[in-house]
Order: sequence, then C-alpha cells, then structure tokens
Amino acid sequence: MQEAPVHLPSENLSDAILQQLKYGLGKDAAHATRTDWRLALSLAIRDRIVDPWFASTRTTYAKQGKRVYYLSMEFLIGRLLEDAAVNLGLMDEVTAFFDERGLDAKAVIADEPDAALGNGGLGRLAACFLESMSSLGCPAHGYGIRYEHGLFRQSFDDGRQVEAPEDWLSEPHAWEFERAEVEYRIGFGGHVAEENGQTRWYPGEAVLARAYDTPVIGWKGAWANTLRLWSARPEQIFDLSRFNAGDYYGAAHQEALARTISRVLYPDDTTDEGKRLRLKQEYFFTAASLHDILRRFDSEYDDLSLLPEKVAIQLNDTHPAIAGPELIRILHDERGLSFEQAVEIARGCLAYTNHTLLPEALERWSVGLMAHLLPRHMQIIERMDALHAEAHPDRHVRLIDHGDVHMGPLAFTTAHRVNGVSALHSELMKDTVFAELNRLHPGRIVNQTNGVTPRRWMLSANPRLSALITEAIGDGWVGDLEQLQQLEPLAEDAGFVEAFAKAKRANKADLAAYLGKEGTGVDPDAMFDVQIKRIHEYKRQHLNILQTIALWQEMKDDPKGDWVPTLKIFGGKAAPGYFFAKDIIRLINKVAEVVNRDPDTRHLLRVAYPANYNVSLAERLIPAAEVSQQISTAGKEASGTGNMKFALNGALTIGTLDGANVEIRELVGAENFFLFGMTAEEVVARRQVEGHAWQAISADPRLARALEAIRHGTFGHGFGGIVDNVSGPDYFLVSSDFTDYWRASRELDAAYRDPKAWTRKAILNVARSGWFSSDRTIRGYMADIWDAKALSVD
Ligand code: 26V
Repeated sequence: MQEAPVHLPSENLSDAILQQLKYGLGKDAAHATRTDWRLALSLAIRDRIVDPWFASTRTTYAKQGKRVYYLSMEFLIGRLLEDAAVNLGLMDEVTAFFDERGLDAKAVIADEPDAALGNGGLGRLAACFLESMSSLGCPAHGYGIRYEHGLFRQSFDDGRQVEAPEDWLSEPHAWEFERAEVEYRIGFGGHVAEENGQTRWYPGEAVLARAYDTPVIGWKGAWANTLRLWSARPEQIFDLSRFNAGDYYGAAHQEALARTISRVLYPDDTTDEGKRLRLKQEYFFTAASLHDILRRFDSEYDDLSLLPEKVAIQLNDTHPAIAGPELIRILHDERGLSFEQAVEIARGCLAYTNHTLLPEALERWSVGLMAHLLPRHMQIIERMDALHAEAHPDRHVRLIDHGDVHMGPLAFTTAHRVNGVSALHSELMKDTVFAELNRLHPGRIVNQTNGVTPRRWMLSANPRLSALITEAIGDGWVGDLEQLQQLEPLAEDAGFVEAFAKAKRANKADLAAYLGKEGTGVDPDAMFDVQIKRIHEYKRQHLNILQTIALWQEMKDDPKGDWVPTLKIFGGKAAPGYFFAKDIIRLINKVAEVVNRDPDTRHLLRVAYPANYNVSLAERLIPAAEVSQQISTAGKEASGTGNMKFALNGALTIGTLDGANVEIRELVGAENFFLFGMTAEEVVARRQVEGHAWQAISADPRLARALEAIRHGTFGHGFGGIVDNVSGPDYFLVSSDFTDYWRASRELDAAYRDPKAWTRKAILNVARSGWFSSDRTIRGYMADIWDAKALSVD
C-alpha cells in the first residue's frame, strides 16, 4: 500500500493534536501544560472545520441563496471546544487520546475560558440560533462586537456580590481568525451638508472596525457559518509629534478612546458618558455589519432592488435598530435611490425581534445625543416620523416623543416583520407596547417561540441521558428533537425508568462533588431544586428565598416530620447598579449561612449559591436538576429559555403562566407541571387592589412569620428594603402569589415522595420537549420572516 503523502492537518486526530502542539505552539509533549493541550486540541479541531466552512461559503455563492444576517449586541457562546468536537463526532477520540496520556479530557476541555459576550437570555439565544442555522444549512452570518472584556466575574464577600473584570482574551483564543484586510471606517458626529440636491454626512471623528471570524460548525459537520465580531481600532495608532514632545498620555489618548468602544460588554449606562458610549457601540457594530453586507451583495449583484430578495437582516432587540436609518442613509444619500425607495428596500430586508416588555428596558435616546453623535440619522428619523404621522394623521404613534427617540417604534416601522419570543409575549406585544402600531400594520407582528440547541443542552451537557436515549431510540433525535416522542411509551417500562433515574442520580452525584469543592456540602439524595437566571425583581428569586425561609421554620418546628430533604440551588448575577437585586443576593447567601449550619435541619434543607453563574455552570447544573423554578410575575418574562433546557433534561417545572412556561405546560401536560400564581390578567387587576400585599400577608401566617424573621435580623441586617417592598408596593406581587406558591411547592414534595411516579413525569417532560429545539425556531424564522432556504454542500 502506498504511504499517504505528508500533509497538514493529519487525518488522524491524535497525530493532528501532536502536530499542532509541536508546530502550532512550539511545545514538546513532555512539557505541555493543560492549556497547551487544550490549545493544540482546539487547533486540531479547528482545522477540521475549515474545509466544510469553505465549502459552505462556496455553495452559498454558487447557489446565489438568500443570506441571513443576525445582528446582535450579545453572543453568549460559552466554551466552543466541546461543541465543535461533539458536532464533528470526535468526542470519543478526544477522550481516548487524553486517557492514553493519563490526562483528564474533561479538565482539558474545562480549561477553555467561558466566552461571556452577553448578559443572559438574549445573548444565549443568539448563540443557540447560530448553532441551529449551521445545523440546518441556513446560509448565515452572526454579527456582533468582539468585547475585550465580557460580563463581569462575580464573587461573594460576606454574601455581597463583588464584580471583577472578565479577561477571556488574556490567553490565545483558538477559534478566531483575524481579518486585517476587512476593516471599515465608522464615523461619528460632524455635520450634514446639501450638495447638488444630495445630502452628505461629514463625520467629525472616526474609528476603524476590524473583523474577527469564528467558524460555527453545525451538527455532523455538514455546514458551517461565520460569527463575525468587530473590534474597534484608532485610525491613527498614536500621535507621534505629541510623543516626541514627551506627552505620552496625550499621544495615546485617541487610541484609548477608539478602543473603548469594544472594550466592555454593556458599560454602565447610568451616566451620560456611559449612554454615549453605548450608542456608539450600537452604531459601530451595526454600521460595520451593513458595510460588510453591502460589499458582499455588490460583489454578486448590481441591482439594489434585489436586496430584499437576497438579504435578510434580523435585529436582535433594538440594540442594532439604527440599522434602519443607516441603510436608508446609504441607499438614499450614497447610492442615489429616492427616499421612499430606500425606505421600502430597507424594510424589505429588516426584521426585528422584541425580547422584553419591561418599560425600563425599552431603549430611548435623547434627541440631543442622537443629533450630536449621528446628525444625519437624526434627520432621517425625523423624516420617518413625519411620514408616519402624515400617513396616519388620526393616530398617535411617534418615533420621537418628549425629546427622546424611541427605538422600539423605530425598529417596528423600519421592519417588515416584528416578532415576539413566546405565544403569550407576542399577544401581549399586540395588546400593550405595540397596540397602536399593530392596528396600523396588522400582520406585521408574528410569534417565534424560542428554542435551545439540543447539541449543547443535551448531547454534550448530559452525556448519560443522551446515551440512554440513543440506546432506546437511536441517535436521530439529535438532529430532529421531536423524535424524543418515541420515549413516551418507555415511561411505563420499568427498566427504562430505573436507568433514567440512575442517570439523574449520577448527574446529581457529580454536581454534589462539585458543590462540595465550592464549599457547600450536600446530600446527593436530596431533591435538587434550581433557580438560575439573572437576578431581577420580576424573576422573583425573593419569592423563592421567602418560601425557603418559611419551609426552614416549619422544619425547625417539627424536625421529625415527614419532610423531603431538599437542596435549594441559586445561581445568577445582578447588574452592578441594581441595588435591590444585590440585596436579594445577599439575603440568599445569608439564609444559606444560617440554614446550612442549623443542626436541627441541616439534614433536611441546604441552600447553595455557587458564584459566577455562566454558561459552563449552567451545563453542570441543568442535567442534575430535578425541580426547575420558573416563577416570574405573569406577563413579565418574555419567554425564558432555561425553562426549556430544564424540561428537556428531565426536571419538573414549578412555574407561573408566563412566557414559554405556558407552551411547556401545554406540551408536557398539566399533570407533569406544577402551576401556581396569578395569570397576566389577574396580575393587572390585583395591582389595583388597595393594600394587596398587606392583605396577602395578613391572610398567610407563614409569610408573615418569614418576613418577621428577616425583619428581626435572623439573617443579619440591612434587608429592610426587601421586607418593606414586598409588604408595601409589591409591584411584582411576591406576597400575593406566596400562598399558592407554597401550596404548589408542597404538592411537588408529595410527588417527589413517589420516586417511580416522579421519574415517569420526568421522562414525559423529556419526551415532549422536542418542540423546544432551536432548529424548530430557526425553521420558523426562515419560513415566516426571512424567506430563506436551507442549502447543503454537494
Ligand atoms: C436591556 C438592557 C437595557 C439597559 C442596559 C442593559 C440591558 C441589558 C439587556 C437588555 C435587554 C434584555 C432583554 C432580554 O434579555 N430578554 C430576554 O430574552 C430572552 C430571549 O428571548 C427571553 O427568553 C427572556 O425571557 C427575556 O427576558
């Protein structure tokens, strides 16, 4: 047999890793650190992505398919190595390679920094969508910002949240390719001039946006898309004359200012400077992305009217909503189309996803700031506003109101489709924030219920359950999650029920060991009850901790009672300036201190709050969870995606009729879901009841006693704000929902006492959660919003 010619990368993964270690990193195996191994492995796997990546690009050009551009200020991608290895089917080889060398493959994989380029649900959804678009062969690019520092690292000091900067780029980043040649000039400020009937914007300052590409490989490696992130650089590296004059600070000033734009994820926007910087970030990445989209379009077509046929641009919330005015500006001012044509073409390309109805999260920019930073865009917005008012004189929808530009209405009017992220949320959009616009543009609002990628959230996060499922129904479910339905009959199969329970128990033991290392000793046989998400009043972690206090008090009254030993797990970060949320964190930590050392109850109840919740921690917690806490005030959680991950991994939900909980309950069956609380309508009515919180507290001695304990300092001091809030205004109706929450919690305990029946319910949750795959969601966007077709490499 002829010997294979020497070439890189090697066909054999082991050889490829060793080659990368030697030639890529200049390290000898005898002296390689864990990070060296991780980088060598990453580079070897990255090499395998390049060919399908190129092939996907070639196919898209050849077939002239419609391209999808997903513009998002956040991509909460987490670690990428395992995702890539799993999608390429290389995990067994990877494990074998490290086993042979006496190294722990899991530890090597966990060495990768968790890329936290997002705050929470919105950013994680964008990451799941990227993976699904690749798995489906939808030709797409993700566009965002290459933040030097992602979401802050959280630690606790005497129970208080402490924030430290995150530094994911301090080590070499194996997955990206810097594209020095792809660089655009992005202007700010300056003035607008009329020249020969044309309007021109002359920015007063500019920065450069440089592209960094990360390939995103889909399931089975059949297709790969690109995540293109922009990094800000100065036009002029530094001021040499100032430097030579000894003014070193002054010489570096421009550079520092330019780089600030991509320095950190969502800087504090409570100060005017912070606001300005955030708007700069938004325009920076949106404008760079549009330049890039048009450059690609121009390379293939020469008729701008084809744009809506060939280009779909999805705005992930309003953060990139300046795309509307920017695209209109380019088409009208620079490409010479009429204003009306420009608006029509822009609208044909653009679509907008709304992710929250909370008034404080709806973006507004003062006209003064907008006019100062983006003077031409402000004129265009004024013209759009006037046109809209003219077309609908009897209506009162304004893009500019009380001196502010309202980005939601702006995004709405410049988009051909606007979507909510769960059935309930999309209906509430029509009834509340966008009621007027919905009347003017019926049919523009559509729903696309969120989903999660099963590759990350089942196959790689939960290998035990994945193996069991594959053994039972084959591996088709990974690419077609609704095949999980085939598990339904197995809920009655004693052998399967036992194996399922065993897998969950093993996941719990793993988590117990991890939490033990983190400082909280826990019993792996306790019921694992988990609430993980950003800390926010509407998500009501304080309702959960109040119920935990009440439970502890009752356990203490009767330690010999028939209690279900329970481990309450919390995880999540609070925005640095959100003081109420920070008080909730401290209260949870203080309750944990008291409860965990109470000799009367410590065998019955523990509270764990591992710090620095992120994607990687979620991957540990969700597979081990038995109870999923989804307890937001109805009408406030747009969808939730954690709720889907838990159900898919066999946790039973205790939750309100909010966001996608409604659809989860419908699908998994009301008998396999613990419902409590007021509906969105009841919530609105309840707020009108004078003294609603006080009434609720008077009617429920458990709640009164728990609040009393907090007030009396059982958990330390400084919690008056929380107690006063839930007994006074209680906008989020913690007190009014408490009694029903207690009831549902005890029903849940009762169900847990019958392990077989519980496991059957858990299996049915898994079997009926297939619809929550982000593959289904992306198919929905492709059909209803983008009109895009999946392609495949021949
Ligand atoms: C807004 C702001 C405004 C002030 C600066 C910081 C900041 C950060 C984020 C946001 C918007 C948050 C919107 C969001 O994440 N919504 C979540 O989207 C998920 C995906 O659709 C959904 O599952 C969650 O229910 C929803 O809360």
